Amino acid sequence: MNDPAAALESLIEPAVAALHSARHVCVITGAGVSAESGVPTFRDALTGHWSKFNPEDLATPEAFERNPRFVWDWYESRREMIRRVEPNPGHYALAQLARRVPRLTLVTQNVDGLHQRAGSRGVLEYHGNILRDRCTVERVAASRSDASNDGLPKCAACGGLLRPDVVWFGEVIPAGPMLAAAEAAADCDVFLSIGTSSLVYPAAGLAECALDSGATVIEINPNPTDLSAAASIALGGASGVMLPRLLAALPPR
Ligand code: BV8
Repeated sequence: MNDPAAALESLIEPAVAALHSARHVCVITGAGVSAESGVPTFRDALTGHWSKFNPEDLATPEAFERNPRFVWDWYESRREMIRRVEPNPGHYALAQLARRVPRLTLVTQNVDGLHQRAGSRGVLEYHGNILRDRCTVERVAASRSDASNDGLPKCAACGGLLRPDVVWFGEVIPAGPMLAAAEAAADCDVFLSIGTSSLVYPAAGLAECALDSGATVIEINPNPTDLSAAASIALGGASGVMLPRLLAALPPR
């Protein structure tokens, strides 16, 4: 079949059938789900002034230790951009899908909070949330003090230096989301991998766990990834288009 549209069409039906009969759907999303909201994907997140830096060099405890002001400037610029955008049809379709299947577990690698703003509940923030601060002394989410003698944000409770409440490279995933995501990947009948290059571990290992457990793994991504060949169904398209299409074709239960 050399007609891409027809080839894609032929994949929609089995994907819908799998979702329709699923007892438990586990979803993992990556930066691609927020791309249609105008949030650059992680690999593209370095535009303009930041274009000469590698995300893996900025999103690390070492970079923060070396130059907290520089790392905070990057995060503040991303926070400002995220505050200006809205969820897109892909985010809303996932929130609706949760109401159309018996159980849905949503794991996100994204730190932008857009799933929650679209109405998704119980989102597993595998890599934290960029809009929250965390105290580097108490190691808990914290409020900002109004006072700071060096221009860096400080903890209102103890005066310690604050950092963004995200998981940096080389840092462990928070135990709650990590365990819940692993349980869901092993238990689910359908695993949806959406908008992720499947390069960052341990998040990328969840799809492998689902495959090993016999789940139907459906990938939604306009580009091929390391997962595409192993996936049961690889839907080559944008999540903001494909997810509403799947939802519209899903028969009522
Ligand atoms: C860990 C938060 C171990 C921060 C992020 C050396 C030392 C230590 C660890 C490692 C090491 N070498 C490798 C590792 C493991 C490392 C890793 O995987 N590195 C990679 C680079 C190889 N992982 C870690 O470090 C993790 N921790 O392993 O700890 C450990 C154990 C014990 C003790 C100590 C440590 C922690 C990783 C978390 C890093 N934090 N984010 C921040 O955001 O600032 S990762 C960040 O990048 C994102 O959260 C996301 O997870 C990742 C980017 O991935 P994607 O989301 O997939 O985005 P990407 O841009 O790559 O792709 C977008 C996709 O969307 C594309 O495929 C595109 O085609 C598609 N797309 C585009 N448009 C659309 C679309 N799809 C659908 N619709 C569209 N419209």
